[in-house]
Amino acid sequence: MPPRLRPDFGGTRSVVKARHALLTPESHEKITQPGWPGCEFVTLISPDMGAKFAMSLVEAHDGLTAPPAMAGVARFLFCLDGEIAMGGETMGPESFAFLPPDDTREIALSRGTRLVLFEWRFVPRGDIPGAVTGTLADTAGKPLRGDDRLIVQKMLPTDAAFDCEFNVMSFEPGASLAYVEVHFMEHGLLFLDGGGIYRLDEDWLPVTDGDAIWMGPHVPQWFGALGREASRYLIYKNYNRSPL
Ligand code: UGY
Ligand code: MN
Repeated sequence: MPPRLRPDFGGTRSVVKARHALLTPESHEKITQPGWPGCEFVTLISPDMGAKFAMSLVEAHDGLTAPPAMAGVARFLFCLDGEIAMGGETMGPESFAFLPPDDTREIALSRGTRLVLFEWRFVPRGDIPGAVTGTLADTAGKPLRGDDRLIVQKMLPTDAAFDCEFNVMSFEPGASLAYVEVHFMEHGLLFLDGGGIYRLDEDWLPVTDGDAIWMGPHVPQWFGALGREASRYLIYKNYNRSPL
């Protein structure tokens, strides 16, 4: 589909393929979910497309208490706007929470809150980790493979009890991944700022803030940042587990 066509003339930048997808704002489908009154969900990635996790944008038009996750399902929340109150803590923009499966704490969203919600069937290894909360501003950043124009902030402990990583990657304009990665782990990604070119398999896609990407297992992937501002993306990866 030529991307220059207007959405009302059948145009979109969204691309959904067997093992990867780019989901862009003009193709968002807002739905409601039982148990989440006054909330709109845009589920960008789901097991129906071949992923082993779901990633949704959630917008609370009214204050509400979110229902617990299904049994055995872990959650990661990243607040984009507004406030999330949980276990006596109040989380503002760019705060995050990992909630292990069967966590019983109440999650209260105030009116106008927007968040990214990841859910997946947790794969335990030893003891199930406890909940983790934090803010991105307080999360240490490290250059990726010595490139100080590409900083990775790991929001969760690297401890093998976690079956996942949630990172924010920041690229100076002109910085890029050093090579085309191919790995069995999947990714769910949301662009927070900036943009550039994402290579997904044989597709070279212009991307910008608000865009989401699914990278299935073994999809060749590379990103180069363009423009004058730093680019940042939030990225999930299943991790610390055998491929078998
Ligand atoms: O952690 C990662 O695999 C990351 N470097 N991948 C990516 O940014 N596409
Ligand atoms: Mn990767």
